Amino acid sequence: MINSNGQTSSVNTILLNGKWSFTQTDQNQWYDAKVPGTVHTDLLNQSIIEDPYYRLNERDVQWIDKKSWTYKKEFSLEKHQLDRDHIQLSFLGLDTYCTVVLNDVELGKPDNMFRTWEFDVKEILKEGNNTLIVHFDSPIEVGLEALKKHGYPLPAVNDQSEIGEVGDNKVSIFTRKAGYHYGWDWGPRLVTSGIWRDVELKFWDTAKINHVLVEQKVTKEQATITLVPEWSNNVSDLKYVVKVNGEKVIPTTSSDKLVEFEINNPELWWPANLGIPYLYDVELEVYQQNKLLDIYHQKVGVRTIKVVQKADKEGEGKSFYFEVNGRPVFAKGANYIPNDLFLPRVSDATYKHIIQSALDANMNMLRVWGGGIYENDIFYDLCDEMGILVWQDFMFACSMYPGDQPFLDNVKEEAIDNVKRLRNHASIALWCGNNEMEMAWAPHNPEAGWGWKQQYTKEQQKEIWANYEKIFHNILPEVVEENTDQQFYWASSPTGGNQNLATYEHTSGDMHYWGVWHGEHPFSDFRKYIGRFMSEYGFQSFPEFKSVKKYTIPSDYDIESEVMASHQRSGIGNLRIKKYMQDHYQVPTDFEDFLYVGQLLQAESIYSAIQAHREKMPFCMGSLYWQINDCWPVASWSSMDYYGEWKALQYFAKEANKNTSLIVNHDAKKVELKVASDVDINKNLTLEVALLDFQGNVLWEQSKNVKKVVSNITEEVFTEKTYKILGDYPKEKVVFVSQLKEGDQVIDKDLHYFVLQKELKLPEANVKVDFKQEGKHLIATFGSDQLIKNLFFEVNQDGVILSDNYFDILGGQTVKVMISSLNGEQIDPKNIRLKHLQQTMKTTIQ
Ligand code: BMA
Repeated sequence: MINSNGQTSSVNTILLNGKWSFTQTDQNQWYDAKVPGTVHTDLLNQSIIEDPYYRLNERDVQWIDKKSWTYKKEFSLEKHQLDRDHIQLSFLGLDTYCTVVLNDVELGKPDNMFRTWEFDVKEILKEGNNTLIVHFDSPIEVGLEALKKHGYPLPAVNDQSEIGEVGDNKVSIFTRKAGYHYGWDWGPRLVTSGIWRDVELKFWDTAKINHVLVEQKVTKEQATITLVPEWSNNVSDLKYVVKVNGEKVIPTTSSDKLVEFEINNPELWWPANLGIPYLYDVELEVYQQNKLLDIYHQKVGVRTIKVVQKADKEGEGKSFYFEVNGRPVFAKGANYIPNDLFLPRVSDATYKHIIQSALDANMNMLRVWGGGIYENDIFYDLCDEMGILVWQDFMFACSMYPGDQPFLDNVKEEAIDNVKRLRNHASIALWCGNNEMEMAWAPHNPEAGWGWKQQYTKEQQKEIWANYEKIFHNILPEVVEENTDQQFYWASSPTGGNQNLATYEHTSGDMHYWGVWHGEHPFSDFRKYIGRFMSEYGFQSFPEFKSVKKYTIPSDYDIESEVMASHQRSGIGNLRIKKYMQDHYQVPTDFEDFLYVGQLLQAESIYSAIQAHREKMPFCMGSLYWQINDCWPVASWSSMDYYGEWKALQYFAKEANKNTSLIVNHDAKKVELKVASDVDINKNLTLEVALLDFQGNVLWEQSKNVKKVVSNITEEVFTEKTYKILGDYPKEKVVFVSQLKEGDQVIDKDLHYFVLQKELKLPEANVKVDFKQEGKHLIATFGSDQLIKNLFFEVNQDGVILSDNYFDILGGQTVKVMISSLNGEQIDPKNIRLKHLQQTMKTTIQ
């Protein structure tokens, strides 16, 4: 490593990535492989299999996980490298059961995809050619053995063992490997093997820094930062040099164990839209007798993050909110899953696109959900930079796990590895033990839960729950406590409230609300069932037609076709979409129209949920919908599809998550307007409300002053009797438009309709479009003399970013949209196709 003065430390690293070779272990037929990689992508690159995401190809590749695979690399070293005091071989990710052999010496048998595996290899390496071999055992075969040994099965509701051709043998829980590889209700079953992260060879003399714990004490005037390094070998007589943003600072304390320094009047790190997520560049150089031993770099966000649970009067419950730098923060965001089954092929650009999209949709939190992976460093780097808080699950979801000692020891090591790797990120806000396991098992309520415990004898029940407690009430909280600067641990999501699905009563803890969707509740129930922190709720949609075309052929264009059904992994998915669509929309018969209306349905549902949650501030202080992204092309709850296209929901979320947002509700008696805001506004604002017909004529209007807006308490700003606004105008032919303004600047604008979409008497209309090139951007101006409902424009070019889409245009008005390309390409207006809701309806007004 090189410091900012260009000095080199004693530690250097070479990567053993890139070209390897691989064979099915029992065949000895070697092909080129790519590391980091997976066996599936290596077979794909060799044209031995076809793209598993295309049509039904997933079914043809199920044999792969029953086989063993061997990977090999030859590399050469020189004498001066071997002369170093220490040489370590380290694998940052091995998926999963394998034997590592270097120059015919067996180094070990890794058995956990989430851990880092390090081996001392100085005595084994030699000058000239060296051979490194990793033999992977079939995770399914090893899992089947483990299941047999365990004696009885454990719940693993998303493990698609039948698709994997192993009957009802659910083996995912025995292996410390991403749960979603075995299938999920939005994912295929593709159980990978491979060297999925970097392979490093590290050389050093004396000692190297393994980890550093960064601790902070923060006041307004001062931040005291303590760096506590952890060394590979015992060292003493150390001298530290600390640089902050490239400038040397004088430590206030320095010993072999730690170094402490101060930053006066620190620039704080703030979540998105509440301030700047400022990061200090901290460099630590460690010397021993003037020899530079090692250098450590860390971007440090100076901030405090607390989870506040205070008893309050609301239903005798407890608050649950994040407080950053002493300020309560309403968490706006989504749940996040891995971006692919084949993790090593996810590019930095994809990470950037997803997290930038979260920021662009005015989010400030993502939940890294427990059925996936502890994400790559780049994920957290981007969250740090963009001010996106991270709710970090440990990797356990929707199952019950064994509790034998080797399994528990393995889990502990995994937790330590990942906590140490991620703890210094400014964005890490909370560590959570697991996803939905406590609610599914419901240990304290015989009636509640998912019917799991009833399948076991009393003895087995006791054993399963005792194993749960060992992991989630002992091991994981202890690891967090011992290895972090007092970061917050939460045992399960959801927990802390009444987790009974039958009642959905929540006055404390976090809440997953699936009444809408799983429970078939109407959308209006989003306003009824609200907890202190909504960490999950969701509604499905299909990808847009342009995306569907990438994994299907025209004969598949029917949501019930075999191919489309195989890219819909929720058993109730199509049923629910159709049922809710019938309730709200005129259901189109045309496939492409159906996909489009389905996206509107999803967007409308989640938009209303986000608004309902913000309306309930400060009782409710968080709203994370399920889920922002996809891992393959599929019908799912995501707001962005596998190809990175924003669904209608992502645009609607952007609107609903604005820092200051109007919330309009009506019933037969009154129309009510509230303002939800994350920031205080101490200025005179104007609220303009009007009733318009679909040609844009103003039928009724009013305006009033709003003196101030107070953050985190949603307040009513306007109410009027419904009949006074509507008069005799037919409610299927009018729209209620409200605008909150500061001078001429519109803070928020809302269009509200008095009937369901299917009941609207929408006029037949033509959209006029005018394109103007502005540098690399294309500016489109859309207009019409009649109301256009949900204008969707599909741009048939990859990597296109739109400033808005799926919006309404009021009669006689225009809307400007900026269209840009992620790859800096020109956008060709010829590639744009338009669609709006009235085109999909049988009944429009001529
Ligand atoms: C949530 C998640 C996932 C699942 C989703 C949709 O509860 O935790 O397990 O994919 O529901 O059913």
